[in-house]
Amino acid sequence: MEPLREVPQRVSENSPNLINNMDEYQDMYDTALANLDTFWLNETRQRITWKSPPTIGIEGSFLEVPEAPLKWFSDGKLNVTESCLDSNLENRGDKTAIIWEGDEPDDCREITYSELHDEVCKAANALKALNVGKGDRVIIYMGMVPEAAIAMLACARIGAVHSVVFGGFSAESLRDRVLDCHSKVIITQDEGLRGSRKIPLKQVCDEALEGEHPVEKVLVYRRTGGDVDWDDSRDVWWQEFVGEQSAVCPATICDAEDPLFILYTSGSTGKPKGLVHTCGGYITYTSYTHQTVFDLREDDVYACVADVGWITGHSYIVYGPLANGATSLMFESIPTYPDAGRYWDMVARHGITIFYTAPTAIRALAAQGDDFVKQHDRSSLRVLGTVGEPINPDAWNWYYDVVGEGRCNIVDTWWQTETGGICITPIASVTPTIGGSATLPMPGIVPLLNDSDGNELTGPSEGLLCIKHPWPGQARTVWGDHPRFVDTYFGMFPGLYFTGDGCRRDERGYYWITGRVDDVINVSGHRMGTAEFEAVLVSHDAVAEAGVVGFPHPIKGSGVYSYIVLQSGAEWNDNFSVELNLLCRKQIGAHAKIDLFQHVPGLPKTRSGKVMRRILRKVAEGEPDALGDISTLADPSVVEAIKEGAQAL
Ligand code: 7RM
Repeated sequence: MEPLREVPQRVSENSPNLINNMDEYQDMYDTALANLDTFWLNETRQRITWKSPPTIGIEGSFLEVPEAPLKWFSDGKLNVTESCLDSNLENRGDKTAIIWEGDEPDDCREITYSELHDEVCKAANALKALNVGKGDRVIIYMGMVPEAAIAMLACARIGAVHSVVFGGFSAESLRDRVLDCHSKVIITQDEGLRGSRKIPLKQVCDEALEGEHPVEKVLVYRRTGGDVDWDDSRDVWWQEFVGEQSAVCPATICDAEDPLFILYTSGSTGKPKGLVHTCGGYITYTSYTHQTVFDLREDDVYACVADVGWITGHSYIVYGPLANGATSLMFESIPTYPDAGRYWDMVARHGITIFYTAPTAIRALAAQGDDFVKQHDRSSLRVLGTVGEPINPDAWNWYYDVVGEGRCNIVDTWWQTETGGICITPIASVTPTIGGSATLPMPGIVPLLNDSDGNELTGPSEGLLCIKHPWPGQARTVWGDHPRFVDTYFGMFPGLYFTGDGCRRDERGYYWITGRVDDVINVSGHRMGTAEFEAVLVSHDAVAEAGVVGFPHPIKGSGVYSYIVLQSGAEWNDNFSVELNLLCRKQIGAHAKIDLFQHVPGLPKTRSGKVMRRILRKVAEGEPDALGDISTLADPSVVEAIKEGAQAL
């Protein structure tokens, strides 16, 4: 493993950033904390187009969440699409709002702000004609086409509540969500396209709608022209129906606290939670964080390669960037199609200046070698971002040295579906970084570490990551189940938002997310993060990925069970376990010993790339038949291989 390396941020010349150095960061942090109301009211009035600007900041507190959801800017009235579209027409009408890169590298579209405005208005009028009104729910089940963003904004335009369901979800998962939020319309496409593979979105949608359901119309965008079944009384082609609508659609005026969207995430139980984000606070926070964290400049070409089906796509492909008048790239394909150089080819062709991805993609690409990167000109890149999981130093270093040529700032951004936007992160060109640390909180965010008894830890320490004060971007409730929202996030420590993550704070006050706390293993009284083991394991040259979980051990309480994925070309032999344990001993300590090693072809992952640790845990616990809901798995065959391998151990 390469040593941790501290990297000073390059101070940008003529940066229009709101924060230009650490003193300014500290000033803004202190100002926010001195009066959160004033701070956020100022931010929202300056950056958001309000029909009637708010005079009230926050109403309620974390202690009062059990009685009623928090409110921000509750006397303000707005429509978020006026910030994302109309406000950009005068000065940026001809500026590219969305660059779309399709599955094939030569299949690109550029949509200006004025074109986007017109397309959104047409789609909004189409929804109205389909009997969708303010407050109605619309499910969007699409791939990465601009029409997905247009559909989201069209809902927002008329005050309807969208719920994007990631295009890889099964019919059953889609049906659950349709029933849970009672959606009136589904917007989908004939087929999706990823790495030349076709995804039968309309067909899955048809399956989801077998049996009773509340859906009246299905609006279908024709992407591939593939054959689909058609129900004349229910199905409507996007191209024909949206195409004939007027491009004038006045924005429906909403209350700041009207719901903007519902986004489902899986919790610890089987039933997914529909987190509810509201208009005024969400758009304020995504706009603020997107501009500040990435040091956004007017002519940036900004690319976040997440999917709009996840919160990252909502906040940092669509809402944040458009509210800031940025050029935002949407990517339909996968990082390895046609080869592992796709991202960097894209950087060169579009002149991408800010690139935002997940550590899992970085590790996968690093394993393919440097040549795929070096073939392409990356001189346009200025800021690199990561999100979704802790990044191990090797992956960070590779991103920094190879992708960024040692020239770019890396922002390791910690946040969650629940937080709406980035909470702990370096500010590009300002915060000195150390690979693996998300560094410092955004202004307005006050992290707090507790021990499991609820005692606040001070100074350098490791504990449960909570947030002390409300911020505008956070989810307000779980759709239809406020008690579940209260239980999950405020039940552990009344008066604090509990993130579910473990975290270490170092001597200089930097935060290091150690992973979900349900992934802590207590071995003979030593609490150890599975992520700690995993970081050691992947630092071995032959190891591509590793998943570590606890299993019941008669003497130690928990034993440590590891799943190892080797780099292509490497072959498993029994010496590995000895070598890997030596590494653990060296990097963590003598108590850090792995009891079992299982060589596996891959880790079970969700389609957004998160390891489904529950599956690893169940197999390690000897309960391979009690895996629970595995409908979100990207590749079910991996699970079969893991189960078989475990039996042979
Ligand atoms: C944005 C997103 C949230 C969980 C969160 C963490 C983990 C996210 C980082 C991270 C370490 C990071 N939303 N996580 N970002 N861990 N460093 N920079 O991913 O709701 O899908 O996931 O992801 O455990 O609680 S999410």
